[in-house]
Amino acid sequence: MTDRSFLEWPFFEDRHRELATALETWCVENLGTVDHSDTDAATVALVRMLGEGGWLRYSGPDPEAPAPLDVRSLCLIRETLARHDGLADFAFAMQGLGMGAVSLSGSSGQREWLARTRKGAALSAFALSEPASGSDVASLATTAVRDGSHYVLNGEKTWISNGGIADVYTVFARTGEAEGARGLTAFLVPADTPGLEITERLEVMAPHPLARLTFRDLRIGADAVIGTPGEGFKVAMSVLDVFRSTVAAAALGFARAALDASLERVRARQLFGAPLSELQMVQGHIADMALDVDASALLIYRAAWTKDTGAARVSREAAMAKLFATDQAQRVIDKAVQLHGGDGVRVGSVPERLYREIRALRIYEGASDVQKVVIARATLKNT
Ligand code: COS
Repeated sequence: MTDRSFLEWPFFEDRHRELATALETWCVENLGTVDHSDTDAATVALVRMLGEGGWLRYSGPDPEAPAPLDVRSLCLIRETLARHDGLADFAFAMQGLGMGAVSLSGSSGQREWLARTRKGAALSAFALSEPASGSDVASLATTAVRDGSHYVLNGEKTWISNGGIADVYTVFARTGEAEGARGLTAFLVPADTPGLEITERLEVMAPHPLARLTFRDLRIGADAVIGTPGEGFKVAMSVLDVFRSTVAAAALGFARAALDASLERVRARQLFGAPLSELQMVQGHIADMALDVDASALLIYRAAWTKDTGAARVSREAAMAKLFATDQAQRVIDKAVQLHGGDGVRVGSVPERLYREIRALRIYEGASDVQKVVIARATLKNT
């Protein structure tokens, strides 16, 4: 039984507690039957289910009645989904991240896409990383050249989640208003735009839809610009400020799943004539795991609450949450493998699945090393 006492923390309102309880029930009733043998099909099915369940309403604002994203709700949903099914968390997360720039800075025409992504009728993707620029966003090389009322895009993106199955992509390209970070622009590009090709599908140790995209003379109207030309770097960073806390929440969901499985294991397993849970060495592991889980949750919901209560920038808080929660979840899951012995490395066991699922979270949406840069810069600037 998962510890839900954190829901009583003052970061939350009753609507958050109700959301977490209702989603928990929905997960138990709906997620057990999803066939994961075909990753693309499973992702599409999960997006449809999450849409029908009403959960994708939280992934972006209602275009008819725009309101700020509620980061606490996003985190609670990701934490809960990740605890039950990593691909369900991924499916939810990408609807938010893919439309994140539109949610924060989109025009009313662009926001019409939200009516579809919030229902699960369309899938979205966030195309920032490139073969030669992952952490160093300001150096990205995809170009968008103005041609009358259009832009012409050329270049490559890689590690794009939902690549190949998305209906719409948020694409960051160099428009050259100034050097480096000050010369980038965000565009909203429908997947069927001529000139957009899926040039490679990428396979990873915890299967997710991922692809490399190529833009060859892709022409798109200037109304596809999200926000202001030249401000694309800031658009990307403000989206990541919101969604990095939610990556941390997904890590927390995986860590809670590992702790739950470990508690069950150490209570049931007998060693030297008593349950494993009576051995002090085992208790030491359980204590470390419980501490890592609670400390992660505190940082995550501090970051989410700070954003929800009006802070303009939460780069430092979100980076702390992501760095800490993803690192500690890795540690918690490793301990779960250890406590399960041989069963922990058996293909298909809960610890084995979590061990594969957690690793990428320390890399995507800003590697742990980048989070340290963000935290150090903010600390040096403010104190
Ligand atoms: N919100 C709004 N504006 C921001 C911002 C944020 N969170 N972060 C930075 N900016 C602004 C800065 O204020 C600065 O503005 P001015 O030029 O007006 O002063 C501008 O953006 C450039 O910022 P900075 O100098 O910090 O840029 P760097 O190139 O040094 O970027 C890091 C630094 C490494 C932090 C950044 O490139 C980064 O986060 N990289 C990781 C990218 C990532 O997450 N990739 C994964 C893709 S999604 S899977």
